[in-house]
Amino acid sequence: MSRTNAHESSVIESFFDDFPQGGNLLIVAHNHPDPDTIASAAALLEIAKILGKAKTTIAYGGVIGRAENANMVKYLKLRLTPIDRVDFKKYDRIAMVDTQPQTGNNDLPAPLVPDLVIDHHPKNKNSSKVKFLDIRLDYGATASILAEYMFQFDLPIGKNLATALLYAIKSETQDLGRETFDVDVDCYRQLFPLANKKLLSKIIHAQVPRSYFARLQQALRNAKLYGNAVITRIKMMEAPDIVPEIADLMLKMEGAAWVLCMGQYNEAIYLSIRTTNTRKDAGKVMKKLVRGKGKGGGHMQIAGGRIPVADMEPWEIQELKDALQIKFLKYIGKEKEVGQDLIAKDAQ
Ligand SMILES: [Mn+2]
Repeated sequence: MSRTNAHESSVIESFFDDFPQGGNLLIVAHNHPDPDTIASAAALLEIAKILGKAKTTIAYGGVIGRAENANMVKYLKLRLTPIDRVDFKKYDRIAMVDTQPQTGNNDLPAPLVPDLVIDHHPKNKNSSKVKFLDIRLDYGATASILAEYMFQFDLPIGKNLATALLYAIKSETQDLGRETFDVDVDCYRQLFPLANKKLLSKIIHAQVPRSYFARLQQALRNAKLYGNAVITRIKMMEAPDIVPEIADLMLKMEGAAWVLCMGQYNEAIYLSIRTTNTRKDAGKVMKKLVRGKGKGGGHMQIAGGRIPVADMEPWEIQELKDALQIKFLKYIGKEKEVGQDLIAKDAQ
């Protein structure tokens, strides 16, 4: 399982060799954090405690909206701090997990460059300045990179952390089915006996607020089929992480190969793409879609993006969404398809 030569020290070891023992470490998770970034941060905190005697803060931007993710934080007693309350000067080192500097999905202020980055997304140009960089595209989850480190170093993994890592790998890879590599399966298998299955079940089967059903209704009502592509919009959102959740749900439709879900939150449009088509890269489609307007990216089958719309009038936002939809259909070769309601109007 080990990918690092036994004689050569890994990125994380080099980082902690250089770390002032007992110092302050800040770990930055991505905005509107998902289980992968949360569990990765929690694992790095444990590693930092042992290898660096570090005092660690985990910071995130945005909100944790999805009920499963909020429950994960609550039940596993993970301590996360909103990044706008962080005094960056207090920290000796900054690490980033499951995201990279200036990718648009984390709120580390631009002049600051993290000392350590651990991620499984394609390398961003701003990451060239990062001293300790550990990017592995052949891992289905960043949590697998961290779990593998913990197994390699023989570090104790408590029940809560094991549950968090297990849930991260499970949700990020859709139960080891989507963009999964041997290492993910291997980590999952090793974490399983260590995890608290009762808590895991409570996280997965979280109760959701009433507003969830309102957003779901909107998404279903607005969903249109263009051949094997589904496009939908959510008008209002309590938190943007419902966009990927709806996108995953839409891909469950028989015959669906592509999904684009869009929704507005505060002053930005959030986008999610899902696909079962492995010949086209969802991350690249997303990059093209938001080019010049916002930021985005992702993997082969899942991608996310964000376009700021702070200075735009409602009609301009509407036009932007229409334009994005046309561009998306063109990129995936469905521009000639005529939209059809997912649920016929008389059945709504
Ligand atoms: Mn991830």
